[in-house]
Amino acid sequence: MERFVDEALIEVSSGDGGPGSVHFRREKFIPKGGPDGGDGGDGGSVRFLVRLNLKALSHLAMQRVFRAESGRPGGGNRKHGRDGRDVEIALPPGTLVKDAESGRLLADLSASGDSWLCLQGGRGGRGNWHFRSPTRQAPRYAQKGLPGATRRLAVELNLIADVGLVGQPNAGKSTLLAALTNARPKIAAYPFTTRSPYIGVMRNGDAELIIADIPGIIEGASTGAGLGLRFLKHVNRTRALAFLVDLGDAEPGAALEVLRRELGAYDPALLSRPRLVVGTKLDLPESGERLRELEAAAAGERVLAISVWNRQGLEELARALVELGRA
Ligand SMILES: Nc1nc2c(ncn2[C@@H]2O[C@H](COP(=O)(O)OP(=O)(O)OP(=O)(O)O)[C@@H](O)[C@H]2O)c(=O)[nH]1
Ligand SMILES: [Mg+2]
Repeated sequence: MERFVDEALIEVSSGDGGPGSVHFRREKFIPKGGPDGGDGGDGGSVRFLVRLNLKALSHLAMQRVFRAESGRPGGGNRKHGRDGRDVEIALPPGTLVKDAESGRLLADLSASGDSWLCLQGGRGGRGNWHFRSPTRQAPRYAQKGLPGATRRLAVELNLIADVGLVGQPNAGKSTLLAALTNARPKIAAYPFTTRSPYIGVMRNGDAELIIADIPGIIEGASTGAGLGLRFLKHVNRTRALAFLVDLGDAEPGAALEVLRRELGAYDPALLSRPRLVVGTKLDLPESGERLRELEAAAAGERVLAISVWNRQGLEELARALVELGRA
């Protein structure tokens, strides 16, 4: 199964500066040419930048060590060594970069266009032609390049989606994600089909909304039941929430209550995020009656009802989700 990678430990190094050159001009018939050693090239830098099309940190799990190139040495005839190539590391929006040892936050790359120069490359050394003076006609030394630096970093995806789909196992979260977005999560009639978040992009007019299908939350999740803490951490990384409740359940009000209780126990602030309640599987018998129960339990919250199987209520839900994501 594809694993959703939302954290990575990486090591980055900037390049060393290239050494300056010690060199003397050689020309026929001129016995003592002047110094003409050129400068070394600068070492490459390490930079992070946000790419909107990235949704996870999988590319950092594949490659964990990134080294920028060192500058090339200077040459005769004042030839400047080539600068080392930079390393550019692309990150999805909503990524935090921390020092791996101290945990100190170094950069918060939240928006499109954000970039952060993490390590500057070492400066190239100056060649010996710089060091010529009236009293020193033939300097036999040049500067070394300055060394690059290395840093160990913890990279974490902080915000994974505009809206998170939260519900008990089997509530129909993955089915809804597949109906609204380009994502194709596995759907099955048993609980915990989804074990790590699935991300999809929904287009509605010119609005684009990133939706996360989060694995099922069960009673006791906030104390660790059913990998609950891990899943709740993902819930915490969405800006708004849609609570999905299965209208085939005998007690939809109780199901909603479990969600509220577990999220609130994990972090009370989760319950002040913008949210709405969605009754699913409206095609099932008795779902009408259960919807009324759910509305009573939701008191004051916006409740919508859908059936993905009958394509009922989906357009209204899509519009509501866009509003929610902007709230
Ligand atoms: N009758 C009916 N069944 C549905 C509807 N939507 C989903 N289901 C079924 O409900 C079951 C669970 O659907 P999933 O989308 O896998 O549920 P989930 O919430 O992602 O479940 P987990 O990943 O296990 O947490 C599947 O058998 C679906 O076919 C619907 O609109 N009507
Ligand atoms: Mg699922």
